[in-house]
Amino acid sequence: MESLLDVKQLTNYINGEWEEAKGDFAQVKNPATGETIVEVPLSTADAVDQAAAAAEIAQKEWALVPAPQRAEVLYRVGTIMKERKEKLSKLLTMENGKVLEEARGEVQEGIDMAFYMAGEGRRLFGQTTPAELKNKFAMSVRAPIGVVGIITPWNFPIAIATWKSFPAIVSGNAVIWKPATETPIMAYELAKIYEEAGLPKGVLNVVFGSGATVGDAMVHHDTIRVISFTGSNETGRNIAADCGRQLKKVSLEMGGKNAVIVMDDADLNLAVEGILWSAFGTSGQRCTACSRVIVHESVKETLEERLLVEMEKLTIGDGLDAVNKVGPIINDAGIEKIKKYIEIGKDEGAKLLAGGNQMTDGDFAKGHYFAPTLFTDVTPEMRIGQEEIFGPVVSLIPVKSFEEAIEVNNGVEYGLSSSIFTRDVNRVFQAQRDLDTGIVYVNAGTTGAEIHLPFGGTKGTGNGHRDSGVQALDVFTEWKAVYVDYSGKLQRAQIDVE
Ligand code: UN1
Repeated sequence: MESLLDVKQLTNYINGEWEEAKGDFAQVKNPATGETIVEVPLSTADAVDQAAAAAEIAQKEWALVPAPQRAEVLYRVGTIMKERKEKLSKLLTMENGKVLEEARGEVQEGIDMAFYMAGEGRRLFGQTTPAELKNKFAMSVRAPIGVVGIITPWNFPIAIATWKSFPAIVSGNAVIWKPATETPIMAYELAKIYEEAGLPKGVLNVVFGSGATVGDAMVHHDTIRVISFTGSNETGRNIAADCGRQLKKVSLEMGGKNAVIVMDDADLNLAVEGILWSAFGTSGQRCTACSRVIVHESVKETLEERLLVEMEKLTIGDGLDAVNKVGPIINDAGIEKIKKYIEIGKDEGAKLLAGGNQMTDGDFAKGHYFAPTLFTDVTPEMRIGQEEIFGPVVSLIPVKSFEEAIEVNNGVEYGLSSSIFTRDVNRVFQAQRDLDTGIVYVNAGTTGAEIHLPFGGTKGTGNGHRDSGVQALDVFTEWKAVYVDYSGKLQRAQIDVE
């Protein structure tokens, strides 16, 4: 496995150069085995200054490259990612823990984004519109913003980086990227791919380090005009407050408390499959993971029974072994948070039907594993029904009606993803209207967003922006209105109208 990675110590990538190793480093451990796989620099604010200076110069040139040519780089990035899919997926499993099948899915999401955003190089549409006055032309165009900062999480270390860096780069910006220190290998590999694809130096810069130091320096750096962040609600709020004071554009994608609604007429086998996949896939460590099941009381017992049968079959362990369907939790802090919520759930009077424990027997002791967990008889206001746990823990909340199901779904602070299993077409359309989340699924679980649609959520999940889809371009471009008067005389808008 070690040969997959050609370095033992990572270094920052600034102005097209891999820096000399210096300063402090942290060890990056495989969450499945506890083995150290690489060391990552804990950079200081100086590195952000250097990256910003390089990016500022590079961006001016890059913005003048025609967008279809900028897109050519992304086509090459996508092609290299495709060629390297297996290697990238294995490295992703090693640093993040998600099982290989899911790692392949994540890398594919990045490949899809490359080709989709490369296509935008020939679109980046603005509008032409009629002007009020004769012999006058009016249009709107997208302009790049300048240097943008992206801060990405450990749970989707390559996909989310592509959601943010591809639209930023095709739009003519330069990027400073701070990846999560838990999962820096994907950043190293993607930066190398950009380099091989011929991205001019300084257009993409990677600065490794903590949020408190590097992230904070980025948020406060005058040169960086946009921050695009995916991570915790608490950090996102602080970033938004800091950016607000500086009038800096900020796009946030934060937590979720996503629910699957199972109605009385649902295909229960399908619902069980959807719940299992979206609750226990990635060990529940997705923003989109299902952590509540809102079930009609008439099918509650059957659903519980079937879920328990299928949960028994889940194979847990190192994601590199194809036998395993559920991998480890990212680290000790992740385990401790989940444990805390198990205790909270028990204290609140929820009934624990399965799991609830860290797994420490045999080889499990080397990594960080938590048993897939099912609570039932959860009431909507309990903390386990309200707060994001980010682990393989599902709370079943019984309800009496469709209306109550919608109300419970919407009665949380977050609004990322929701799902309903029903065969009633009227309920389907009412649900897509009334569920107050940014993503709605019908007869599927809460995960699996496709890259050409807007990704993000309402309420505490975000601040109105979207990752991916054509909407991502709005984060990384400024709208410019352009008027061309070809009348040869001064025409005054709103005044010289006949
Ligand atoms: C995340 O968990 O932050 O929809 C991203 C999904 C994936 C992306 C998840 N396509 O589950």
